[in-house]
Amino acid sequence: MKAPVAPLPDPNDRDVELRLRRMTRRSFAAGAIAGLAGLAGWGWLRTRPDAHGIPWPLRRMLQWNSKLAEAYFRPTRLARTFPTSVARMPRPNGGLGLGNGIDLATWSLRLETSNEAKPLMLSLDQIKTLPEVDTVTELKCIEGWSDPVYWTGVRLADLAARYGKATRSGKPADLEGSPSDLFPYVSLSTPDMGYYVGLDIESALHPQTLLCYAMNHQPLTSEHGAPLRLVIPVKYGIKYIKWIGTIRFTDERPADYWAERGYGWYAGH
Ligand SMILES: Nc1nc2c(c(=O)[nH]1)N[C@H]1C(S)=C(S)[C@@H](COP(=O)(O)O)O[C@H]1N2
Ligand SMILES: [Mo]
Repeated sequence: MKAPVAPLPDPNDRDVELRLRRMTRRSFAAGAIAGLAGLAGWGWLRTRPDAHGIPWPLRRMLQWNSKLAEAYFRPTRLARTFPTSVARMPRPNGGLGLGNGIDLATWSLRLETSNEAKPLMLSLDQIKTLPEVDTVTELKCIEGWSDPVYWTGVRLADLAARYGKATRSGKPADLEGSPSDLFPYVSLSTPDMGYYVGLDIESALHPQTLLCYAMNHQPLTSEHGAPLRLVIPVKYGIKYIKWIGTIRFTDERPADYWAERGYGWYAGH
């Protein structure tokens, strides 16, 4: 009889497992609970049954935090901006969805709604004809670090408006005037579907939500999500999807990679 051969771990699985552990250890929620409960409490916490590596009290805490953010979200409330001088490069974090790499020469963005059969395919040059926005906002990772970054890109709201995609009628989005005309959600995914995020329409159309092609005055590198990544300062870094392949305005609440692994779907702060 042959000795059983252990299967090689999928690099993605390993990446996910390592990051779940870091998130669990370093999240502010872990710190808060450990601080309140003391070391004995931490021991208790660590032995709680978990979902995908996250003990349930931590999930609860993150979900509660996200609920709060959801309750006080206003389309006009802006995330803090910073002077250019403090902008710095975050370390590349998270490689899910890069697949076999993205061919920049043939890449195009697939833009669609759940109402129509035919998607629109847009080149980066077409996207760049929208008004360019530069801003310094903070990338906040749920693992407990944050960096102010100088971002360059276009507003997701401007893209939606140009192509009439956020509404059923194709008219400009009007959050207050005709909310029922809006698709309530946006789904974004990598070309290989290895990473995907779901957004509520209010956060997606927020004026600081950008599709970025440059960071700190440099064209986006592959590890930071070239050719196009999302920047959404009202949310945590898990929603800043890199290597965007498809953007879909939709009626159904989209699947979300980290929500499926125990994090709050909303992920606001
Ligand atoms: N496609 C994809 N996008 C992603 C991730 C990922 O694993 N895959 N990780 C996210 C997380 S958790 C963070 S904190 C940021 C990090 O962005 P950076 O690599 O530019 O620092 O990317 C986000 N976008
Ligand atoms: Mo993150």
